[in-house]
Amino acid sequence: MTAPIVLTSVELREVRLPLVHPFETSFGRMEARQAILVTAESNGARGHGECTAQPEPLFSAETNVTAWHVLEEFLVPALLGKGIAAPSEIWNALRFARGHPMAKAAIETAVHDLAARRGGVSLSRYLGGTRDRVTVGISLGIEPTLDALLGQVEKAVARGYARVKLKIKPGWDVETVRRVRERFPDLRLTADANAAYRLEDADRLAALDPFGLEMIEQPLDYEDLFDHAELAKRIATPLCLDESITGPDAARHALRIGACRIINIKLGRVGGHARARAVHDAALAAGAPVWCGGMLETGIGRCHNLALASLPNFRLPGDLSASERYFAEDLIDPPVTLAGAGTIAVPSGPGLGHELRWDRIEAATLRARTIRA
Ligand code: NPG
Repeated sequence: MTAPIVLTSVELREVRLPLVHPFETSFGRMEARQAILVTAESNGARGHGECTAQPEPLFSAETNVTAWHVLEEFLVPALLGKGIAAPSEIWNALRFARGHPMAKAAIETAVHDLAARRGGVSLSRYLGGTRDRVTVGISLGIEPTLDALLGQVEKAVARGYARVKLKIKPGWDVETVRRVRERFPDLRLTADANAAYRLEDADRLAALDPFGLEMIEQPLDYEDLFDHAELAKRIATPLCLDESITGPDAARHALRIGACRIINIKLGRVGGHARARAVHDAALAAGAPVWCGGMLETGIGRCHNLALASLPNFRLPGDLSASERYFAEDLIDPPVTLAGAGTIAVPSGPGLGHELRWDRIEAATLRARTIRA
């Protein structure tokens, strides 16, 4: 038995890093990644997590302000000074607080990193990962013109990404996918709607069937499993769910009723590594593959994603790109790079396996607060 972890302090730090290229989805446009970083400390040992909330409640109800508030007032005080038998216990310890999975994941993932470092193993090893490299794709946002998008796809293919995901919305869908497919007949291609359609749009979504998409991600509302199951009967392209899958129960239900055949797992959306593992296992039991989603994380969140994506049922390329795709200067050293053949090496050093660049973190900081036991 390893000794329980007693947190002595937790630092919350909000940072803002400009993106090298703006990222537009059906719900909005982002010019920077503004994130809360969490550092958990236990008698000198430290671990780091990144909250995937955004400044605005567009992808989910959480924002940086709500996450900071809930972490500062409720989650961190509930954990400080108590013996945590294992990081996988944290979800239950925080059950008293409803919702706020991204805030919960931020501290839960930080304690996972701490536990792995304390044990002298990589986070991947700590989580039970089975791969030393993961296959990765790139997610391309909506561009001002189709030509601009084609240029982005060309660049991504030249860099060696194993698949390209196109953001779609009504009016930026059939023609967009047709043009990309014409130019790149053999490319592994997927589309992500971020809940921009209604079941009434089934014919428009069926018009994407001829283009050989590996999946359409989250076409309908995030609370609507039932209509996704209806839609699945009316189109040939496999459906994947992201926003709708808030945990293992939602995963089980969605797969059971045929609302999707594939699941995108995001640490923040499901509430941390233990829940991500539970979603992974629920999909595995149903014979469905999962893949790792991304939220434009800095290197800290990205290393958590790489460790997660090394679990066995992550059988499709993740939204896990190299640091340079997002930032001029990432917050970790060395930056994340492609390792050839559309893969990224899973970090093998203790915990996240990369050093943090505190000089850059300091320079990017908007506010910081340390909460002590
Ligand atoms: O490479 O990290 C990445 C971006 C992947 O497309 C991506 N993320 O809807 O999945 C999404 C989208 C997103 C980004 C959602 C930022 C919310 C915020």
